[in-house]
Amino acid sequence: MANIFRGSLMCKHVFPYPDVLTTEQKEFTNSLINPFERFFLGVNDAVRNDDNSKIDENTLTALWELGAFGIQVPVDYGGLGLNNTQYGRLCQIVGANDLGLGITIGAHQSIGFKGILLYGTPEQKAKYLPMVSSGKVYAAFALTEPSSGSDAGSIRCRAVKNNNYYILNGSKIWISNGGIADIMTVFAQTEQVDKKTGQKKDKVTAFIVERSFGGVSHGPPEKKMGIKASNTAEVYFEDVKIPIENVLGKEGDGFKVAMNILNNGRFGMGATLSGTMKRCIDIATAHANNRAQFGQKLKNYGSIKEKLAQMSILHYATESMAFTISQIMDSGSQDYHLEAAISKIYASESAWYVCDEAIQILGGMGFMKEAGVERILRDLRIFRIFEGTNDILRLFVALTGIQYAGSHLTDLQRAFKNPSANLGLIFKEASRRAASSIGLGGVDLNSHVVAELKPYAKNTAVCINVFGQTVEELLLKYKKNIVNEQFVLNCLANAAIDIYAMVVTQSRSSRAFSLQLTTAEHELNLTKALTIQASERALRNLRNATSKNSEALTKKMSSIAQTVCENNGVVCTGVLDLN
Ligand code: MYA
Repeated sequence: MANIFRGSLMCKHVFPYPDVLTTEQKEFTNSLINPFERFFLGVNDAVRNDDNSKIDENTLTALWELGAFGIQVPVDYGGLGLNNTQYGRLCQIVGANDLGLGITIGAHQSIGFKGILLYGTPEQKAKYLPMVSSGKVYAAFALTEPSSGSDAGSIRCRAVKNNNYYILNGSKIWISNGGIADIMTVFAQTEQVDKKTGQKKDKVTAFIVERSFGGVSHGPPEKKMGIKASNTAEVYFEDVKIPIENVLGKEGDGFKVAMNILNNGRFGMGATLSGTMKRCIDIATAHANNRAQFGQKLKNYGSIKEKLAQMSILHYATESMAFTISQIMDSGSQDYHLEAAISKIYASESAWYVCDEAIQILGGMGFMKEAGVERILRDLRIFRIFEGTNDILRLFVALTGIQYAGSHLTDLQRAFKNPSANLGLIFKEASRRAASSIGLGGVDLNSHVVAELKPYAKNTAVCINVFGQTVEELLLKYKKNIVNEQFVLNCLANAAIDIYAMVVTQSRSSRAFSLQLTTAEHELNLTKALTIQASERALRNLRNATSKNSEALTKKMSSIAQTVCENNGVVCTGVLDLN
């Protein structure tokens, strides 16, 4: 995705739609689907978990026995040994049934001990992975602090080195599994000495902390709007003695460790929420098929058709994104952070929309607990906030992409200072621009999609070309100050998200057609409808990023917000308060 900021696309990363599982892996995954579904039908009770704000011991024991706490831990360490794609398939089942329970197992493995899987030494892996995969020991990821939410680098927890130990003090808030975890990945400031300059500087280090080290305590379970079944608590560290061998990754590298754990887990949210969306669509469809009003089944009304179609489009794109990313990761790519952030944003917003529309289709019934969708809506709300708020992730997507495009422009500027030595680079860029100016464009998606998608792929290619031109224009206009132009950055992020949705669905439905799947025609229709919507929206966002009108609007909006803040709230005279 970084490439679209330069007006190009690495097609080989998305076309053909990846298919990484061997037959054996597919069979093993399928063999786990039944036991997981049986657990949700026969053992787990999502309503009871929600009502009690906890999961009972019998249910948790059954989950441990299923292997649900160590899905990606290698078999040698006591886990199921699944890769990301196989994990994603199981996440869908969890997401379809109980998001609160999903957070208990997700916070445990998607981020809680993921650092040990990604960065652990052989000794750390041998010691901790068996406990957390089959030893009934819960894990948590402790990053957030009272004064450090989105600004993850500003944490205040501090660990001071004392011979072979670090002494940790501080506190964390809103930690999923914080009240039940005995193993935690904790991030704290540590003093580091620059080897070259000798200067001392605080840098974040990641630690594996055992509750048994002493000095670890927690607050009561937080009372929440949703995902009530999961435990969320404050965690306090008072003179916790951490052996130096429990540093995770390198000393001072904790910020990158934290970011990479989050990057690595984000696709799981997309997979999980595609399961949730499917459940909402199933409930809404059953209602539309059965409920008659004004002498007609709801399914025959245009407004209901529009809703069900839109819900299906969003589900298709969410699922296509999640499994593109999981499979790219399984193929060994380390470069998926933009895609993972895009997928998290898209999935959490689409799932919210789909669930809300399901409630709308059910009408008054949807508002009643009995229908089971109001719980899903409450559970879904947090997904736009945690694991990086969507607002922060939009800025992350736009700024990371711009940095990539900017470095290319800097290379070009440098190349022009000494053209004879850089002819290759200059010639390549000149050809790209010439092609683009005569409508050929730098991107050719046509050769990757089936015939009936070619006009749609062409529209997407146009969006990518305009994207590159827009970024260049913005960089020339704002230079480094682009980082402060959040309205503009949001336009770019939104266009990037739409482009990714178009590309992954075109890839997946082309594969469906080539394989002559019975669903191929429907998948092509979903893709075509999505492309019509997404390409128009992407071009509108790109226009807005540079237009004078939008600039004027942005200024007005900023001024309104400033007045509201200065007055601590709404600033108009009440209609009835004129005298
Ligand atoms: S856990 C809490 C989640 N918290 C967050 O996500 C915090 C969000 N904040 C951030 O991500 C960062 O602070 C941001 C950067 C992005 C704002 N990948 O100067 P910088 C590099 C790789 O921009 P800052 C929770 O909610 C960057 O390139 N690298 O940093 C659990 C630079 O490198 P260099 C990255 O302005 C909920 C350096 O870092 C990334 O301070 C439970 C500094 O960058 C990145 N992403 O802030 C969930 N970002 O120096 C359970 C930055 O080399 C879910 N960098 O140039 C389970 C769901 C699934 C269920 C499953 C069922 C089975």
